[in-house]
Amino acid sequence: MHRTFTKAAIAVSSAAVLAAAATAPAAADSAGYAGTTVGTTVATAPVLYKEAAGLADCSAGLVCLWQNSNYTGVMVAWWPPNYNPDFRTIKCSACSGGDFNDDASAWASFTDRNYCVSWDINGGNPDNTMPVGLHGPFTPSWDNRASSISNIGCP
Ligand SMILES: [Ca+2]
Repeated sequence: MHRTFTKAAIAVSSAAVLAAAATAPAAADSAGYAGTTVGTTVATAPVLYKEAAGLADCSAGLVCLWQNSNYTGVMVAWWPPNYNPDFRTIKCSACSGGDFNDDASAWASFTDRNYCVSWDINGGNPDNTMPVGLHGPFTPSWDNRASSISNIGCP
């Protein structure tokens, strides 16, 4: 697969890492996901999915995406090394189009690795690293564009 690397366009806010574990979000959307070559393990469903979420719902250890730029609305999150190559598979009645594709407006990575979000299904065109320990809104060019997430950083 040809992938084009484009350097970080994510706006990073302060490096505040959440110390306190938040209340566990609601059970995951457990729809099946096909394994792909994105990442180092078989893709899995987002392990956490919550509507009306906040930044505090992204517990230490998680990588999280929110529907709105102020960390509100629907949040989807993964425990490493989980990832998802196709956000169309994340069904979300509160989201535009009925799924989480092209809906993420804020991010946080409180994991031990650089997760990468991409405009395209299965990565690429372009990709953007979410540095460990940071969070922020997506810049205007990245707002409502993310379609996949990998667990091995960007190419
Ligand atoms: Ca959005």
